[in-house]
Amino acid sequence: MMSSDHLTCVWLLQVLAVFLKPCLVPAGPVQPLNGSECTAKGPASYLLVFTGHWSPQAFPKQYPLFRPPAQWSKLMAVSHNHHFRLWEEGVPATKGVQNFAELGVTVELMKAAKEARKRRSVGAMYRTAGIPNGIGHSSTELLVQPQNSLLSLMVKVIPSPDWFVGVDSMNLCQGGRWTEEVTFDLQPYDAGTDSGFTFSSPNFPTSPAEKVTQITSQMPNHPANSFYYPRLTELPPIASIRVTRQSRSPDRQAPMSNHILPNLISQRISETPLDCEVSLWSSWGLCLGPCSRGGVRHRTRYILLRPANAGVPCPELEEQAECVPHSCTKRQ
Ligand SMILES: [Ca+2]
Repeated sequence: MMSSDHLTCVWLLQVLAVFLKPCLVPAGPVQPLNGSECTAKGPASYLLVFTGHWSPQAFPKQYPLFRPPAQWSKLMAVSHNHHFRLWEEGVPATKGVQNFAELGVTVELMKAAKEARKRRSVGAMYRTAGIPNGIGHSSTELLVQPQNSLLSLMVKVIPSPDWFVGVDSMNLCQGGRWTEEVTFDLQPYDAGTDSGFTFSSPNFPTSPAEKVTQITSQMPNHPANSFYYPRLTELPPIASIRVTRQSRSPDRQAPMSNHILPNLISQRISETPLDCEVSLWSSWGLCLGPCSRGGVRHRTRYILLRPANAGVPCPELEEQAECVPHSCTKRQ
């Protein structure tokens, strides 16, 4: 027989578990909720809108202006159940994820999804056209079945070595209810297959491949990285998605639509200050000048990164100092 103290302790632990549970849900990719089978009757129709917020104001460092300018690949979305993952943080990228993150090629991703569809782990696949700018929209209609109520998607950051934004297993159905609307910001991820540091780095395969990781303002912790902003605690959202349930009955599937939604364009301009970065000083130059007045020597440094958005301005790039010309010291 259990003592009352023991029972109180168990009760307290249960209460704690209830309160702590929401804290344990990771903030990154949305995870499927364990054991939450969708019991909704019939499918739901959604409009998925992807918005790029990749502006030179928000991401001034090395912002790609040409060959190619900043843009987004086609969006690849899949509705599925918990037996399928389009991509996953913390594990090595599949061949499909690698080829999409590095090259924007969807062939292997589609192949894997089609195979999973045969096993009924995937409901449907959708693609939208790419966006030729860092800021813009693409969208598609989704028809989501109760047995495949999870949504995953990927969009490649172009240009980039192996970077993408995405959603992993967002559940659109809670119990018997379809979600009406969900909006959230996307952060960049590194597929772990190319070691390039900057948007325009040449091909540099990572061998052996590393795990898929989120890119933050601090990680990778290297000043050369295009997303390294040590003054920011977190990166501004580079993109966002909105999934809205459509009221009309989903009688027809439109898997390849791409809507122009000018009224939805929300210009969320956040300006990221970028501090000036300069090289180390050169060595001192020759001491020049007449022996009667003493000489002067110079050293220089150059700008590595121009400041932007009220970042710290560049310091002096040239310095001079008095000295005794070499020829004068000889005579003394
Ligand atoms: Ca990488």
